[in-house]
Amino acid sequence: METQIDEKFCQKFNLNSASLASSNVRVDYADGMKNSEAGFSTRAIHEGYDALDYHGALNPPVFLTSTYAFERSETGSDRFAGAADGYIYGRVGNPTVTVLEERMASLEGGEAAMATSSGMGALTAVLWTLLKAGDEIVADKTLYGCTFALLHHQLERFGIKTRFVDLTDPANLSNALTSRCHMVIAETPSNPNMRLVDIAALADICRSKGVLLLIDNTFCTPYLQKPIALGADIVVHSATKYLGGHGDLLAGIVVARKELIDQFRFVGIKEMNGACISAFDAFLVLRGLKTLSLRMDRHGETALRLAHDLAEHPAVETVYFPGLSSHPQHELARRQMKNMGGMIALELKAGLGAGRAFMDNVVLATRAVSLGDAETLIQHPASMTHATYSPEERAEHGFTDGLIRISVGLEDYDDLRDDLIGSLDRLG
Ligand code: 4LM
Repeated sequence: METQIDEKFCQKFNLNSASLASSNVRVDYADGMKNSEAGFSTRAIHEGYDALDYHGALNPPVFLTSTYAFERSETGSDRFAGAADGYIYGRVGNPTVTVLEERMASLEGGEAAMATSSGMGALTAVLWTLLKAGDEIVADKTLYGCTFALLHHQLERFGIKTRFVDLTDPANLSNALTSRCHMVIAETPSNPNMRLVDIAALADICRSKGVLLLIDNTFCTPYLQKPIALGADIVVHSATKYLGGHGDLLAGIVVARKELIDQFRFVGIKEMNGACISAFDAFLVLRGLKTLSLRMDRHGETALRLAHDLAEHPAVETVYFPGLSSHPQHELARRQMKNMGGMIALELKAGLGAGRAFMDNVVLATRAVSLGDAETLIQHPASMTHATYSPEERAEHGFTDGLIRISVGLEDYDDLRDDLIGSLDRLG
């Protein structure tokens, strides 16, 4: 019987229905997916890979190779000169990694992507490619501790100065930009105190001044927030977190225009930090992406319920969570994010001592840094992820020593509520 192919479906996926119907013609499903109208979850599962290219293997093979054979010497020299496509050496490309890069570019709505060995590898590849001595960066006041250390302590040694500005008010950006500033950096929501920046408003200012806007989208993932659609130039991720999603890998991602990604790959990674991702870790991130939308829905749903419970507890002074109407940027969060994410920060009325006792009381939640895993993780930023800030800097940059951060996992809400609220009750 002749195969019947739905014409509308083919249009949606840029496929040729006549070719699909014919058993003799091979249709490249992965190519069809590019620029298609397929939904987020469909692209998170299929984009960039066609099983029929690899003996029908449902999952991309893990290419464990450091180098690639050239058919002739000219093949190699052409590839090195950029005159021919093809893999050269593992530091600049690998077929498993390419699948991840194409998938992430699609999910973030960018032209191209580059995967790296960690989130810090992604950031340094970008910064070392674009900056030189004498340049300036404007960055938001709260950032992940090692990003702050990179900007504040390390880049200064190379003559690059960072101004830390409260970017929750976009007017502060206009005042801080100088002719030496080429780049603005922000996380939203910020690590650890969950402040938001208005990406579209910052992007307008950056565009008018010819400055690049880099958004670290680790806390949201492209499922919740799409910085490029809002005008950002560069998106960076720690894929170690929600993208991987299972606490079993370290990885980073950069998404940007192809022209920029080529520079990050051939300068930042190839010649400067060498922070290329392993094919196996790329495979694990690809596996994580398949369930990203399901996981982010569940993280967001449970975190919202827990944030309300925590905010009502008499031992709690403040809960920092964009889904609470008490959050100063609740309206912006509703506009900019699909749901409110899985990260909660809180302060207890009795301060740091009580916060530490709370952390020691929990049984189900795991005392650990990192975030975005199936397991709920609880940590103390001032002594752990943000110990790179001095006490004075922490006060100046807007988070207290008493702050506790929770990465809400995928366990049952009732069990998490019993663990967290019970641990607060036991503080007495
Ligand atoms: C943590 N964070 O907070 P790699 N950008 C953001 C991050 O939160 C992190 C990185 C980049 C934590 C790690 C211990 C917003 C990391 C750096 O760890 O290099 O993949 O990402 O608990």
